[in-house]
Amino acid sequence: MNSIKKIIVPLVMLLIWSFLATAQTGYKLQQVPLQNCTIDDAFWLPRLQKHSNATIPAAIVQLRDSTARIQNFEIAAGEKQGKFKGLVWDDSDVYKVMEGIAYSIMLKPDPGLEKLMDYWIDMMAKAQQPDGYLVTFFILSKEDDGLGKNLGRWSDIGRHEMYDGGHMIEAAIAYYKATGKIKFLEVAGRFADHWIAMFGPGKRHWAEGHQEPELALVKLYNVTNEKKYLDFANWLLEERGHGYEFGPMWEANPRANIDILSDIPVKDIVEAKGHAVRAMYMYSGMADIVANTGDSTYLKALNTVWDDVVNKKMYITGGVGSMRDGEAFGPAYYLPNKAAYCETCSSVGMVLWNSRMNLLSGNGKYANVLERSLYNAVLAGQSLSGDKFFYTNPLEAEGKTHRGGEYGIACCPTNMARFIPQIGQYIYMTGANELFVNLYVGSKTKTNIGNTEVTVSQKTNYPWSGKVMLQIDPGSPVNATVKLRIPDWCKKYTVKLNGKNVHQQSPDKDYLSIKRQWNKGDMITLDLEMPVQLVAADPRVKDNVGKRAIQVGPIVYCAEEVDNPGIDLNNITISDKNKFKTVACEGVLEGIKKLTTMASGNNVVFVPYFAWENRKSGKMQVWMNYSK
Ligand code: FUB
Ligand code: ZN
Repeated sequence: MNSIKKIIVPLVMLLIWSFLATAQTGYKLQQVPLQNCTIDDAFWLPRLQKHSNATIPAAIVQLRDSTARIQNFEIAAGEKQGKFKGLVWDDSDVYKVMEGIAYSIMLKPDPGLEKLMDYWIDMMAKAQQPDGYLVTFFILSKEDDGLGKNLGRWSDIGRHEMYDGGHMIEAAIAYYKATGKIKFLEVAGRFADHWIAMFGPGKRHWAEGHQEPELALVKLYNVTNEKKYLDFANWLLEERGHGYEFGPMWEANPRANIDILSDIPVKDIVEAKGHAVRAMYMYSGMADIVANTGDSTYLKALNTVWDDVVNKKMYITGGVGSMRDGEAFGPAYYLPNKAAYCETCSSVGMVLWNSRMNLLSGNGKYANVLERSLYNAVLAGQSLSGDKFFYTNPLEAEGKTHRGGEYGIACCPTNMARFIPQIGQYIYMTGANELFVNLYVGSKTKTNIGNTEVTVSQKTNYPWSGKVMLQIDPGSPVNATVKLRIPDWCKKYTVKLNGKNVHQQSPDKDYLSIKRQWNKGDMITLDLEMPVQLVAADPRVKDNVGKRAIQVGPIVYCAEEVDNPGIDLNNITISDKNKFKTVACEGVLEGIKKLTTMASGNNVVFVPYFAWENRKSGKMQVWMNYSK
């Protein structure tokens, strides 16, 4: 019996995985499923290891032991006695960590973590109300939580009820994909069905105060093929901008409609305003709707707002949302360095949104922005040790900005917990007869081009070197176009195929296309030149007039006090004549490359921005004085 089980279970898993591997997302192009990609890269592998050895264990302690986030579910399930503790959106942190654990299990099975997940899921199933409702705050708390009068469930669009549920849906889908188990997915489906029973055409209005359920519902549609979820996602987006908002929390904020991005109908959006995380999730959800319905009005709005974000409201680190007030986008070119808010979640959101725009269009400009946000603003959000997090990411600091490990308003730590293990799915995209190489990451990936299975192996020391070797191994010869992303920071590069130079075959400046019949063992060598670049900001950014930032490949550098003791960074001037030496770091920064140069009579050291504040706290500066 046991031996039959041993054969049947993996077979069923294989069938589920191969189904999921081909499951449609509506997009013209597809990501390669995470489980098909093995990362063995000197840059990313340690981060994945830190994710499972440090980020997830620390998150479990926070959710279960240091805060009441898990306890709230246990009480709501009737397994423990007590009162709700925490904030209304605390359930979402549990789901975000669960999503991260699911991906972690997908990459490396872990029976202990799976057991814990199953226990938590049991609690959730028990806590779920007969009508499908599941937000512990409203199941347990009848009291004011300090955020305004609590009038009960669905009384206030500002209480994050669907936001919580959206994260539940995403976690449940990830766990289903990782294990094939459906209990969590059923719980999430019941909550989504409850929304649909309560709200929608001919029922109640609901302009959700924090976007997230929209993109989650499209995922649920893609997994279940139940069109009601797609329709409801679309309906939720359409609810915005018509004055349907209500509730004490929402009313407490005179600017609420702008903050939650409900001041105008979403199809009319032309500029980025309001809360940056909400914006990123909303634009991602809109892109999902475009992919699944072909809605051209949404696409037009997305293209317009993308130009506004990227050309006028994005830091060199790829961070967005410059204003602390409202955690919001500021006016065009308002990008202060010290005061930069740049919430880690909005940088994660930039990856989510730009990836979707890239999948919709095949346009490399989105992957360029994705790379910028990923290697700078996103990675800075987490310590190299994997268990400390920045909520905000300024580009200049006085020594008072520190990463914390506590989960007060968690939000960003749990976003990192779910984001990092997903890195493998951003490396490639596939089309009918196309393979897009978006990120350069040492890895082995199995995918399909047309009906042919292809293994793609990358070897590289990116981002410290621009040399990449890509071996293409199709099961049988296949006619296809391989598109190598030529990053926007790269001015000179060479590409060889089986040792012979290849030149661009299309006018596309962001992807170099090689169209041919691919055979087993075909080898592409890409060499992206990575000189030290002194980058100027748009002259309309006040803070950066007369300044330059240092960038090598995709990595933005900064100067930290710990490397430059006694040097006033404000008095350092760099110029085009500066010669930079690249030096391998030691200790905590091992594996990272720093730069040194003589400037204003001092030997000045620069480290990657993502690596700052991992040693002694102190001053930090990205933009340096500059003279030709
Ligand atoms: O409201 C939930 C989360 O908390 C938001 O996404 C973050 O910006 C923070 O405000
Ligand atoms: Zn956050």
